[in-house]
Amino acid sequence: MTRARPLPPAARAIVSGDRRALARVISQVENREPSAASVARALYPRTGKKPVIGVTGPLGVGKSSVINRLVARLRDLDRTVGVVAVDPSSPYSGGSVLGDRIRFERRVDDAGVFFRSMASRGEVGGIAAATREVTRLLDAAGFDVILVETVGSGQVDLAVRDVATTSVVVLVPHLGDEVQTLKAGLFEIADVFCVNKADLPGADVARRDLAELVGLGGARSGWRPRIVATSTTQPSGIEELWSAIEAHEEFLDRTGARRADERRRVSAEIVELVRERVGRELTRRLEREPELRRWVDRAVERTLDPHTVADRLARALGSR
Ligand SMILES: Nc1nc2c(ncn2[C@@H]2O[C@H](COP(=O)(O)OP(=O)(O)O)[C@@H](O)[C@H]2O)c(=O)[nH]1
Ligand SMILES: [Mg+2]
Repeated sequence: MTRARPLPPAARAIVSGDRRALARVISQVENREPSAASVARALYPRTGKKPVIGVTGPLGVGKSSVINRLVARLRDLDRTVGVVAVDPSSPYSGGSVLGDRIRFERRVDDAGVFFRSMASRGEVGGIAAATREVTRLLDAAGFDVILVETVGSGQVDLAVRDVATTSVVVLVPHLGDEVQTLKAGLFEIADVFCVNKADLPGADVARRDLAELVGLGGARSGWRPRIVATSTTQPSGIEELWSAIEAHEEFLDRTGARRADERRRVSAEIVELVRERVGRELTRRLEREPELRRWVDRAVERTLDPHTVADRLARALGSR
């Protein structure tokens, strides 16, 4: 439907491989500029066919290093790669950003790779939404594979499931401590476990412990998470890691899970967008409309309770 319409110039530039146009629109997405929304809308029909690989896990486990190796592997296989890294917003970990950039920059001369890091300021929902838009821009720009790095700080890494077709959770040896601090959710989102720093002692034990835990969890909707040991310094295990990711992508196609997953993601996105819009509208009306203001005043004065006001509001909104 939308495809029949001519693309706006910025969208056309992105599709034709103009990397500067791509970078510009990504900045607009980051800054929530309205101009980005029209580009995103125009490009949407061209997206959704590419593997989007989410790479998450605690800070310092080697996510950026693994991605760097995966990019090299994919280039060897003649596949182009778009990478988006969501930087940690925590000021305590700001230092890692520069390190990531330096390592990625070795590939700036290669037109088959595009790397972009995004500030993760703002609320988690906003980051997830912006990350999703950026992966779609990379998709429309024609990259064969899209990689997304998110730091494993609890909520952001869980949001990766709302973006990625395959989720890789990176861990390191000495899982004993790691597993203690891991959110149960991290286990739920992993399609592939990557035990990185396998050059360090304890990798075999970590792998076995993890296999046991995965075994206990059973196969989630027909897919039993794969466990791969990697080292980015040696390097080793990178081919196996990519094979495990591909196996999951093939599983998605073979079983029809790709469409079901996409349906779940799109549905959640629509709900989120409506929630945002309704929330904004409601806040505005609660301030402006005298009757609604009175309800809030009465809740403040304790002559009405918030639940009753919410019931009334929901009815009032529904009747419009
Ligand atoms: N020994 C060892 N160190 C690694 C390996 N991969 C990454 N590192 C180191 O771990 C640190 C954190 O790596 P980085 O990729 O920035 O982790 P991220 O925060 O998860 O993105 C860096 O000092 C890396 O050099 C590995 O396979 N073995
Ligand atoms: Mg990193």
